Amino acid sequence: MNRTTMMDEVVNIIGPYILKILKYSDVTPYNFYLNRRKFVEALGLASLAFVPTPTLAKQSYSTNAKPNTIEEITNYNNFYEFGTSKTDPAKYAQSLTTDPWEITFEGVSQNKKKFDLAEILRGKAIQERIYRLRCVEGWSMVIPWIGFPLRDLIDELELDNNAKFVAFETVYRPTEMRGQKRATLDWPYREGLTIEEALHPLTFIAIGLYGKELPNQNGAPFRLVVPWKYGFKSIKSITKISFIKEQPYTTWSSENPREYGFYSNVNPNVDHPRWSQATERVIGEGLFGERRKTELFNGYIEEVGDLYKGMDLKKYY
Ligand SMILES: Nc1nc2c(c(=O)[nH]1)N[C@H]1C(S)=C(S)[C@@H](COP(=O)(O)O)O[C@H]1N2
Ligand SMILES: [Mo]
Repeated sequence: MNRTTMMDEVVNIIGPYILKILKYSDVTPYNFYLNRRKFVEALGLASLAFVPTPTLAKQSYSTNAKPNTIEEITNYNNFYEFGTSKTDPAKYAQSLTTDPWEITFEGVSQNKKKFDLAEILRGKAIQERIYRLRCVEGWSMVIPWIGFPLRDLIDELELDNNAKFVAFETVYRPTEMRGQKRATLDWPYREGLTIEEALHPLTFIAIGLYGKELPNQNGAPFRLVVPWKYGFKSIKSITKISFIKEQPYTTWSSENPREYGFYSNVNPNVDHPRWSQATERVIGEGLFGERRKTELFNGYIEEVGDLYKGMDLKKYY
């Protein structure tokens, strides 16, 4: 038995036991993080990668709202690389090759910087998160994602000192992504977060939905999901992740800085210059269905409010 297999076995046996002896109230993300570290140190394991994260997280972070159907989630999409109409991604995204898939990391000091998706997923505790997705255009859905917190990946990297932001990039493949043949956006699509936002336990990497592999139109094989921000922050089909010191270039805020900010936290009190953000149309309720009141931070004020304490949310929209 090699060292890796041995560690896997040890953790498989002890991991769930540790979870049982912690009371639910003890399993706050931060406490659990500390406990996980102690546990790893106690066993003398080299890495956190093999320690399962509790699926308890599902209870605390998922919404109780009823998920949209798979048909709705996979046929009403924004993915401009395949066209600007909501039905274009379902029609054209099959042409994207998602296997093999490599992701390059910048701003890390380890020698190896390029990883195959399988290497990245190895040892990750895969969980379900049911999140509301609120698009800046004024509609929303409820999506049962499958994946892991971005934090679990960042914990395994050796970050350069002083990283303050994380920048993400989608692949640039005009031969496979017909929308990239036109300059609808400044390709490749790019997004970014502060390091604190990236490390927040709600910030998620989705590799699936409804318990199955992620459909191409939803950003296969690896996409970001930040549930308290407008949908455009949740960048799809990621190929590069950089840890940097300055606020990164982000596609929509550069395209139209007056309409789209870097933060783009869901906020019913800060209107888009061309429409109100106070309410949202819930996809599946029909065109004349009742609109839902939009919630500050998409309902996650308890979880993320501290990140923006004292910040002028009208100025930093
Ligand atoms: N690369 C890329 N990522 C993207 C987009 C895009 O056009 N290209 N659209 C964004 C927008 S505006 C939204 S609302 C969500 C939609 O995600 P969904 O289609 O999985 O519901 O993806 C976001 N991620
Ligand atoms: Mo969006």
